[in-house]
Amino acid sequence: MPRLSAQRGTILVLSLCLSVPSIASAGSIVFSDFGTIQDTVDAFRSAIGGVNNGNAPGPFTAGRREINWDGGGVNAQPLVNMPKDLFLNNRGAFYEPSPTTFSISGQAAPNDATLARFGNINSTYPTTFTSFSNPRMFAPTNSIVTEQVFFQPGSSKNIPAVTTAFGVVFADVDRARTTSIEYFAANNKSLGKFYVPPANNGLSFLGVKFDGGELINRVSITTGNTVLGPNDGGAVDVVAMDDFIYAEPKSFASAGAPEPATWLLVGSGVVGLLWRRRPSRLTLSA
Ligand SMILES: [Ca+2]
Ligand SMILES: [Ca+2]
Ligand SMILES: [Ca+2]
Repeated sequence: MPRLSAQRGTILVLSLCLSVPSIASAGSIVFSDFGTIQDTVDAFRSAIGGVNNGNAPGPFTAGRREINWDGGGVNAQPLVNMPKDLFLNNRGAFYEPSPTTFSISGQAAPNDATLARFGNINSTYPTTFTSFSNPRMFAPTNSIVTEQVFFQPGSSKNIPAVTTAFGVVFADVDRARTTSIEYFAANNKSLGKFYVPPANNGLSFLGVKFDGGELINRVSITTGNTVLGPNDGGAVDVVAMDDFIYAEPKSFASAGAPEPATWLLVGSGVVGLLWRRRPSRLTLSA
């Protein structure tokens, strides 16, 4: 279990007790850590459903999904402009907003270590960023905002879904109250915005589990204050991400929630877009 430690900075709190989130939210349990984060990540995994459902088609009533970005083999090249539906069918994750481009870093191929940890973008990044699950990582490449929208994993019809918990491992968070995750219900109401603790050249983790009936349809992640490109340091805080961990996404019906009429209008457009794209490259493994 996580421990309070001045050196390691582990924080596991009920948000009702401490003001970690910037927006108070009833029923939120915050898992926050920096430095050696393994125990807090494992505690979050356990709290949201100990079973990793992997690529198995849903619906499931319990368990979780994870994306570690590590598929592709030992000679994987950086995946520039990752398809936003790459993990839609097998993990229920779709990435937005539409003008944003996302990239998965490469493996450190023999004689070319610069391919790892976004060294293809800046040769100092393999030193700046540390991976949690080796070797690959994830980042937006023309923005500091990543949004993940939830769908029922394994659904050929891209059924809109909700979850109750979501967390991310971050690399090289330097500035306090800058890198964050904001959680949204299907009606776009914010369920709370939570900041990630800094760990220069190290790892940070933030995960929030809602247990007051809140249902998350979308998360908006802000990474640092600068798009990947320049050297990290001074006023420039570039941040990359590794593992995404979230409770099993369930359809509105499975979650016992009515599907908001306003979301249906938006969702129909999204689903139409997704149908046209027919996701087919869902090969990266957990
Ligand atoms: Ca990884
Ligand atoms: Ca740094
Ligand atoms: Ca940084």
